[in-house]
Amino acid sequence: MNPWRGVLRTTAYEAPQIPSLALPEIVIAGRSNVGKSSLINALLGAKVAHVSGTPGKTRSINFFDVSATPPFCLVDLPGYGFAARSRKERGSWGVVIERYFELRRAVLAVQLVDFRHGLLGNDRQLESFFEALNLPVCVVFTKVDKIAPTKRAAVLSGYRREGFRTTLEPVLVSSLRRDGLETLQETILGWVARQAPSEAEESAPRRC
Ligand SMILES: Nc1nc2c(ncn2[C@@H]2O[C@H](COP(=O)(O)OP(=O)(O)OP(=O)(O)O)[C@@H](O)[C@H]2O)c(=O)[nH]1
Ligand SMILES: [Mg+2]
Repeated sequence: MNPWRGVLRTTAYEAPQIPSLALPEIVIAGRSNVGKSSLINALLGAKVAHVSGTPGKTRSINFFDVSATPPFCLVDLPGYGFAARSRKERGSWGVVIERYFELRRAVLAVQLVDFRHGLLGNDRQLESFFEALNLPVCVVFTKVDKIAPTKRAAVLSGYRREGFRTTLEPVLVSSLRRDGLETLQETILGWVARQAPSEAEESAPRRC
């Protein structure tokens, strides 16, 4: 897999810091500590996002411009289920995220779920939130290196039996072992390309 090249365009801690729309946006969402920043670094082949073993490390929305064909923007959302943070802080993050979705139209949500745990209550809430926005969701199961390759199919079947359903085929990844990244790249580029070319071109000069 050839990593994409990408740079951090900007960071938004508060709603007014959200940049104007420049490129089609792919949001990376999921619980704290699920591996969002690690996945972005793996896709971009560089340590551009902060990784930490402490849940709640990414507290801002980070916008990465990606030089792929076609180009797009990866949006690293702060994790949810961040029990370690104060109620006030959790509340202000919610405001920024809601404002983000009011302001723009992401083309795809990549929802990360720890393969060992499956979809928990707040993962399902997020799915419903995206559904209400009419935003397509690609579920990416992370940290698959923690499950033996011979057991992975059975784990996924188990989630399906429990009611896990998605329109897009889920992708199993390990950022650590660099598994599944190529499949995810193809899925993302497919959705970016579905944007009308004129729309993507028109937005390019508005970059900030
Ligand atoms: N084994 C394994 N560990 C991983 C993998 N991806 C991430 N991790 C570990 O999981 C922890 C959290 O990773 P992050 O990428 O910071 O997670 P995040 O979702 O960005 O976390 P927040 O910013 O707190 O929401 C770190 O200790 C990573 O090293 C993976 O593919 N395999
Ligand atoms: Mg993070």
